[in-house]
Amino acid sequence: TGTIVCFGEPLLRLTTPVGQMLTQASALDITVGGAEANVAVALRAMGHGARYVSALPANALGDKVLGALAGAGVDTGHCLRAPGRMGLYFLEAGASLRPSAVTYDRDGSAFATADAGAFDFASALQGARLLHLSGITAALGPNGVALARAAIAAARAADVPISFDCNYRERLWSAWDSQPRAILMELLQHATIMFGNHRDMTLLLQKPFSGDGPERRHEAAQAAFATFPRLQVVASTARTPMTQTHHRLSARVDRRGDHHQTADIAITDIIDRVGSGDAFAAGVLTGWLEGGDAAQMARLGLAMNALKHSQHGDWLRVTRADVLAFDGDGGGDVRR
Ligand code: KDG
Repeated sequence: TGTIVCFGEPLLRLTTPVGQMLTQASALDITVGGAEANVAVALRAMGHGARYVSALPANALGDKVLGALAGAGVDTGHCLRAPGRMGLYFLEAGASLRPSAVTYDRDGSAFATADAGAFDFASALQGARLLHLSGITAALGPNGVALARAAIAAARAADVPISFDCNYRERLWSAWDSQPRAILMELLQHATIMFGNHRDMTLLLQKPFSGDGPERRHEAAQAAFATFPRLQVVASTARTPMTQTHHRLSARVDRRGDHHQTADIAITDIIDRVGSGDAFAAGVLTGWLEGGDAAQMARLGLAMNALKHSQHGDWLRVTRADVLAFDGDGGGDVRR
């Protein structure tokens, strides 16, 4: 085991009841999200230490998020209470023939406006095996870029390896005068582990990696290894939606030296796929922490990604036994 430090913006998620658009809904379900918080929770489920570093408002909304994270076993002792608001996102749950839709309401959040100098990264990173962060922080604006740079610089100074999920969020980048490619290229120079789908790879390497076939994904990973000197692991999933509630999914992990691509599995009766990429990241990181090879990382990532589709909310709340028992065919029976 070992502690992973996750750094990023928390969001409260407000979800409409199934079958209702925001314009129709009169009640919303409140849960906690934020990609890096989701990773921290899923790592705890696997028995690893997770420390969340962020800035939250000193009000009941900040209390709610911190309480939920602490309840999931995440160490929140290095979170700051800061001026600014709690970021929100609204989710219109998808239905047959209609995709889910996200509406962000997060401008001016305590995290997005936090002073990078206010964080005690050196103490937060003490004893950590890894720093995990994502492109979402950089996508928040110039101050977000400064926050990502500061966290990365502190990890480099403390000799803590960095895990970076590109997590491309078009709407965040396009809301300001951003240079996503240049910024992500800079941040990834420091990454040991990278999560990136075909869209991230196409943006970064300026070559179309749209095909999700094994050869294209292998080629993309090799290009990433050639471009980013510290990189040791490139992980991605490939998803083919068959219908709104039935997708085909595979996971792939490339290392300098070995690689593994899982078979496609069918994900049917999807309840909620938001957070599945974060569950995947937690699975791959679990494999990495435990000294696993590419195949173990890919299998754990796929299992956690798949299981997330069966639960409401951003968080994967299963046990380690559930993940290890996952065989892609677990429905039907009752465990007694
Ligand atoms: O991965 C899940 C996230 O997309 C969700 O929690 C919201 O952090 C979020 C974001 O910025 O999209």
